[in-house]
Amino acid sequence: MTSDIAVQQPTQNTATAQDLADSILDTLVHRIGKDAQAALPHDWLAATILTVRNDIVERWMASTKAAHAAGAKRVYYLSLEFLIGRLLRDAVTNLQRSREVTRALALHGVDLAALEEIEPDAALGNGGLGRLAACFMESMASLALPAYGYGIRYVNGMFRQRIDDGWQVEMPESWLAHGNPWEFERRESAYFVGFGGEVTATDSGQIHWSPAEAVEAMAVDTPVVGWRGKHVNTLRLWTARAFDPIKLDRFNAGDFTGALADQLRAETLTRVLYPNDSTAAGQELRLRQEYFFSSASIQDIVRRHIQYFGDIRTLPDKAAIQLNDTHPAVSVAELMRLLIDHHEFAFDEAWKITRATFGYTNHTLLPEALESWPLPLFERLLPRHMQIVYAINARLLREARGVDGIDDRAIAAISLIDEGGERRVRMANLAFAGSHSVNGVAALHTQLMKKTVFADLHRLYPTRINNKTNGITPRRWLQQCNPGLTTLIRDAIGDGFLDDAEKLIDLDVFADDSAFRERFWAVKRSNKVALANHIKDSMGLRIDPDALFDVQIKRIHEYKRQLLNIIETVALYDQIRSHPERDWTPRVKLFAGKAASSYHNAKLVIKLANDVARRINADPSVGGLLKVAFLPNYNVSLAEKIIPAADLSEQISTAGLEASGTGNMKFAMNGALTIGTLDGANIEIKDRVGDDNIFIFGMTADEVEAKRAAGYDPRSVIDGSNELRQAVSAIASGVFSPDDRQRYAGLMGGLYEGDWFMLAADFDSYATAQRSVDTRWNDRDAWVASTVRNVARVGWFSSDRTIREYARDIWTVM
Ligand code: B1H
Repeated sequence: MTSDIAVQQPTQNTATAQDLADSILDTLVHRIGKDAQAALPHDWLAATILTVRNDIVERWMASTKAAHAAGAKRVYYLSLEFLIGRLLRDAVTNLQRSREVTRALALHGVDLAALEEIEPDAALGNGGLGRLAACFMESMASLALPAYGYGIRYVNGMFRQRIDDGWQVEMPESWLAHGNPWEFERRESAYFVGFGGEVTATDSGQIHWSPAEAVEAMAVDTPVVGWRGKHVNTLRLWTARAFDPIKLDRFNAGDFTGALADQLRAETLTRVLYPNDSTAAGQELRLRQEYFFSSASIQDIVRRHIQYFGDIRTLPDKAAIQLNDTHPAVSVAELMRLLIDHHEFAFDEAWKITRATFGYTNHTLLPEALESWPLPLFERLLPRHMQIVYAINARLLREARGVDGIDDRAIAAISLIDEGGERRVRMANLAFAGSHSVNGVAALHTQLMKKTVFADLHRLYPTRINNKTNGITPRRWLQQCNPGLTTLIRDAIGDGFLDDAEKLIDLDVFADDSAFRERFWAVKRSNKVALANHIKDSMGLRIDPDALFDVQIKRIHEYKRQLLNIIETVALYDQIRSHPERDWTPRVKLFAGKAASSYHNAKLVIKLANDVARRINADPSVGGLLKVAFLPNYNVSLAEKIIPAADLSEQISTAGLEASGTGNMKFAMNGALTIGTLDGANIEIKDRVGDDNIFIFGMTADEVEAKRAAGYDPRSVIDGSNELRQAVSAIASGVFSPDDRQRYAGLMGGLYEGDWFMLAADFDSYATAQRSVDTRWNDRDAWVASTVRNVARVGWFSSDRTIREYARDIWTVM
């Protein structure tokens, strides 16, 4: 992919390519300490980043000064995950300097695109939740909204996935191996974060917490450049240090390990990202990470507010803190602690300030993902916060008891403490109670929040829950990853869509223009050739760029139903072999995604995809008609290669379980048609692209619920569907695992015995939808017209629109 995309605008940059080439060389020599002859690709990368960064820093300081001068309210986005990926192409395109940087490097015989490819992915997140935080950071900068992202600078981000003989193997990921030229250490911005110890009260009632341990949180800042480089915000990530890096007395006594123990303990805190997605990580270290980054962030926010505005009482007027799921929810108790213990507020006033400051975004209703901490653990680690949680709870329940229709069952559901069995602190209830706004991430999800998990809290505070449908940044997910399509769109409708993605609607009429459709098809084909080459180079598999590229890339999770797709692939394989005379549509089935390391069934699904691929790809009887590939190590950069090349986007979760999805939006914006259930944002995508331009199948969320309530019997469903039964029994009997015929017996048995995700119930409808995909594909004009309509109609899913809604309704900053 060339980075020299045709979206250049005149900029205020007057530096010529030669000047820039000189700067890069100067940086290489004086900052990296190498000359052009000795420099390795990573040296050129670092020199280029440092040079581009100079331009960013000036804009950054200007943005900060302007916000300060205006006395502007700031947005603080607290997230344990920021899945930002690579930054060089993002920064250079947003600065509109692609052509200039390309030319400058060419003067040194260096290829910018090649440098971009060796930049490591900053994978400080698991999946959709972390990527959403990264898209939001980019949109907030593009909208010139003064904002800070707060998170953890994990030394090891999301693990690197290797596929060994079809099995997932997790390898540590070290994105910092060559250093990180984007970041700035802020040694002066450091905070004390305590754990454990005891709480005492003076005679006058003054509370004092003496922690038994403490670490220091140090800020590391990365600038986030908005579109056209007009505004730059800060991503502030915390790293942990010991106060006393070495205990010299111990060292001198020969106890070298003991001398360094504190430093090791501190470093462990910010060492690794928990590789969960839609599952809560229950370990003590995770709670420590959550408190560590929450405490440092809240202290930093309070310090800045007092420095700029003097009076902490005005905090809600000048700061909006958004909690990205419950991972930072302990921040509610931390702000209360600072207000009460350090600023001497009475509880009620502190509570008013706190609630007016926080907003909470919920991302999942899956019970296994709802965080709750065993009360003894919470109390041992955070004794003062435990007291505050009790105090909040007392007030909350007092308020609830006065409300009509709230009975003892409802009181138990509203309580911050789960009393059923081992007592636990419910973080979602804490976040809900401590926020003035609680939002879901797609319309259906928000509706289900009101009906299920938060039904009783919703009765108590009926105006608090609101919806903010997710979005994606069109800079990364259209302009940067698909320069060919961007140029084509620009030639057709001008470049207004680069600033306002909803202007993509002007493309709608081009669906009926056959010459345009041909050019559109040519762009897609060239993206497919590029992906086919990548697959050949990286895994030695040849795929036909003229086949339909059918893609499911996302975390591997049972509710996302990769298994449904694989079983349908096996059924299709059977059909092709039984009826070779039929006019089959050539398909390439592409899968990619990581499974949580302890998630047995998800890892087995990866192995199954690989086993099925091996068998089908080696079978000459299906020849060019069907190929299957599982692409290893799915990450942001791989998504940027796959999505522009996709024809069909698989969004097939059990209805009611995928809160929103954001991959669905990226595919549609790049001209893939969706095959999907009425789940999450798929519903809103359907509403915008129209029923004729999407393939919807399966039960609705209401139907899923009704079927569960009525008693679902998967066995009779499986036995009633020939295709499904045969595919399941082939897999169960070891047709795809001749080396271990029992390998999938349990996985398939699980479908007969429970099929919690109702794959069997949706199978026939899914297979039928796949055959209508074939039919549409074979009517080339109709297919391309539909894909053009998808691109034209999904501009609303820009994260700029989402952020405007947060800014207007929750943060009141626009
Ligand atoms: C989403 C998570 C998640 N929902 C727990 N929940 C985690 C839960 O480490 N943990 O403990 C990590 C992540 N992630 C996703 O958020 C939803 O499944 C998607 O549907 C949604 O699009 C995305 C962004 O809102």
